Amino acid sequence: MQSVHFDPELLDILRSARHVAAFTGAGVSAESGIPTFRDAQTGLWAKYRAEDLATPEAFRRDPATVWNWYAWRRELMREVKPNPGHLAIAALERLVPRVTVITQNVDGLHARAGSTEVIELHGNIWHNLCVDCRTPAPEEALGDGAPPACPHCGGHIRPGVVWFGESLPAAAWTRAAEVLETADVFFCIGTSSLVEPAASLPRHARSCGRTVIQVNPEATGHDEIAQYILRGKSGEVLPALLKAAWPHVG
Ligand code: BV8
Ligand code: ZN
Repeated sequence: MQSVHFDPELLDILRSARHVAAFTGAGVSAESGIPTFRDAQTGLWAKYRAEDLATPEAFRRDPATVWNWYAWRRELMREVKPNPGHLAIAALERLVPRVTVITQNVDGLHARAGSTEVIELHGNIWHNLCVDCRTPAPEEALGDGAPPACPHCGGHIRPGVVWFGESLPAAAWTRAAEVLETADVFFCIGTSSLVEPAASLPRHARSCGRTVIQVNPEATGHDEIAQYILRGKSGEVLPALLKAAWPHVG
């Protein structure tokens, strides 16, 4: 990556920040090898649209296909690891008093990278539970059905993610709203900002007077609300930004 010049005012804002929020989408995991939602589905799943599979209706209509899609994604995610973008966000915790990650991703990579305050707005693909009695179903205890049956009540086991048409977990949403009250810097990283209500967070952050920084190789509908746009891949831009703001830190 050619040496990027960062606005000195942005570097000052970062260095003096007390609380940084990092709002992330599928783009932050792209360099780990996980296709984003905008990427076309591949192979067996090429004929499906993610939005058509990630719904309660699809699971009711065809639980096996939906379950197998998530099983395929979990296998894909099992092989990947956090990339320099995730690691830079985790490293920020050693440079700023408080960092909160608000992620739309379900891959669990921020926690694996070392981030300690992570709000998962759309759940976590590794957390399965029973549709009927809501009992969590640890992966090691899953039977081999597709979907597996709940050992307590026989109901279908489903992925612990938020489907389209489902409400976001109230606790996660409340925590995210509270972060907007205290964070002084709001990164918007690797998201097309098309999915609501998560996409309303950057707009709300700006209206609360936060410094909004957009990190994305492409333009998105949220560019106009960001004070700073860092056009590039998060796995390249974020490490370079930390190096520029804190040159003496290893
Ligand atoms: C709700 C978990 C209401 C599942 C996900 C019309 C009809 C029906 C519904 C709606 C409608 N209009 C609005 C809605 C609401 C709907 C919605 O927003 N739909 C969209 C499609 C229009 N929202 C919902 O249904 C939400 N619930 O509204 O409930 C309600 C209220 C009361 C009572 C009942 C219900 C629930 C939404 C959650 C859906 N679940 N995930 C799963 O993973 O399978 S969303 C899923 O898609 C992801 O989690 C993610 O959030 C989203 C994809 O968005 P992004 O993360 O932004 O990823 P994307 O691929 O779009 O973009 C990637 C970006 O990265 C790009 O900009 C790219 O340029 C950039 N990039 C690429 N490489 C890099 C990079 N950036 C940096 N570095 C790189 N290297
Ligand atoms: Zn059950």
